Amino acid sequence: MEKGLLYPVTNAYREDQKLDGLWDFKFDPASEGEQNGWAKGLADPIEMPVPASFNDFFTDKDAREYTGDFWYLKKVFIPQHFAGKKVELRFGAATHRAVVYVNGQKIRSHEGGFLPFTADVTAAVNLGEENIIAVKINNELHRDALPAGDTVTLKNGKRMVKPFFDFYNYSGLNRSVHLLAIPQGNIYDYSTSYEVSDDQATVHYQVAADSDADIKVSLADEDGVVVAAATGQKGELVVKNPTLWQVRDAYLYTIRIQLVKNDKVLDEYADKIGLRTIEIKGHQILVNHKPIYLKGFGRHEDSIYAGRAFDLNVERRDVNLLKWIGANSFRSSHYPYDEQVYKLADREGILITDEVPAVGFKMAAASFLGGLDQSFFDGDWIDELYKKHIDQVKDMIKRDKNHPSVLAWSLCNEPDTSTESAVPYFTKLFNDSADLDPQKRPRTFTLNEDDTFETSKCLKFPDFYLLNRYPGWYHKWGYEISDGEAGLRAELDEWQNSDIDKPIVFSEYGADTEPGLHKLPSIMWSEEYQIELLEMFNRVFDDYDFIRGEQPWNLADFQTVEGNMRVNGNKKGIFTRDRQPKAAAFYLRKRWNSLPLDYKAN
Ligand code: GCB
Repeated sequence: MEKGLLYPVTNAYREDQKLDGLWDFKFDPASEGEQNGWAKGLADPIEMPVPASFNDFFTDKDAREYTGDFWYLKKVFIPQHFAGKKVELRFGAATHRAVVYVNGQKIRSHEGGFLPFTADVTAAVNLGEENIIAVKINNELHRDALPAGDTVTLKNGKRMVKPFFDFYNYSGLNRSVHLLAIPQGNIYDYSTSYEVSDDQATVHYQVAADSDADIKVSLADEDGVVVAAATGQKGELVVKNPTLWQVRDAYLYTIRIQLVKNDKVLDEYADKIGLRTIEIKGHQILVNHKPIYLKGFGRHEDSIYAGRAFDLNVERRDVNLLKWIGANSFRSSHYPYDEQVYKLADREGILITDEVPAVGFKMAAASFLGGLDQSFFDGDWIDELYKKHIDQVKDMIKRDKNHPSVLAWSLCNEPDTSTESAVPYFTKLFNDSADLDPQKRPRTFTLNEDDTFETSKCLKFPDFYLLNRYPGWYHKWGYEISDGEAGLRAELDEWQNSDIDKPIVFSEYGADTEPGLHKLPSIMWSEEYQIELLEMFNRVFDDYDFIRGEQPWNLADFQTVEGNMRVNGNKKGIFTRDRQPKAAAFYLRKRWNSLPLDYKAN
């Protein structure tokens, strides 16, 4: 678990320098780099953009599919005026595990490819000089790591990954690297939780600092007017007549935290927060005590050339598409996204179900590749996997807990919960994560097609349900879709007639669709069929009061593993991979713009 994961800022006390650009890059198939001194320099390197996944830049397949260790190296001038400060390197994401070296000296390692980590390099850097920063990354998949999969060696000696999921294993420094200089005694974490009513909001705050200085906290509105102030490591900020953060109508206050000693400010950290509450009550999802209905998508961080790299341009376009189509939410399937995604969502009033990269926890998921008939949770990898899983849940919540956009935590995608062996795992996961979020946001996981009201042994855990269902595509497809609808209704009738009273959000459903393929009457893969499938689901959603959200799969087409079920990627996008609408986008836009935020409230 990371000590602090505050997003880097530059202010009078802190300096944040992005190290994006071209880095030296080299594959290390024999894992010989460390003993051969690669941490001090790479012989015959390639130049590689950061942030980016390395894969799609290459024109030869061995390189694109490369699996194993690889190195990034950059010479960075570290200024003299960093003297007396704590100097850190912050990696937004190194997929999937990394070792950091400075001037040949090993500093730290990190496991997990979708969350940031910070290396304290104060003692290793030479100020006023160029320093060599090197990172050894490994992109193998294993059953005891997140996301789950296997790494195999082919008869020709090449290694490849066999993911237990379909998205392509894009690898590298997928997010920005930052060089930071912060005060030695610094603010390293803070958290907030809220109580709101029409005429008053209370912000409960808590600050974590490596310092015995006094802590001062203030809250300013969007005009910069300070509306509340407090002192102490823990306290309350009371705002009279607040402007609340509302779905698709965001209002952001600035919280400013200072460390002060003898009237001198030693450190400051400011951030944007939104005043709002989130609750689940019966089968309602409430924001600021009012029921809301989720409209949106499952997504991926995926685009041409740079793969899984965060790209502000793509993100800007995606958010504009979400707004255009009338969406108000998405799931960060299947991993926490770059922090800038959450910042944009905070600003636009979009809700996020934040998902940890616990995906592929199901042997049947390997059936894309000829799976094994065994319960995932019976495997001997489970203890090791759990350590990494809970560690990443902790870091995700630590990183994202102050974003008003975060609605809920998704602790897993489609785990195999149909055997009793899943129960102890989830008992522990839900117990160990219960107190991590001061806002006590709902926690959940998605339930795959095989994990139904009848079969899942883990229905007691989620605060609300996320159902991934594919009638009309993976079963009962084409002309049989009416049977698919009947099956879906039969399952929902079981939920309805049970004594469970929690909201259900459909977090995945969809049809692969080749843009430009038209057929009358429809045929699978045609744009017409995608609309018919969505119409079928929507008919069903409208008939069940406890369904409180619809998030078809996927916002956009995305790259996947090669396979006989995929034609150059997953084509269930409502938009193409280059973010242009399929016909279904216009259909959904019409529906979603006609559904009020409080749909089904009355
Ligand atoms: C799922 C997975 C998602 C896949 C999708 C599909 O259930 O959660 O990662 O991409 O199905 O299209 O097969």
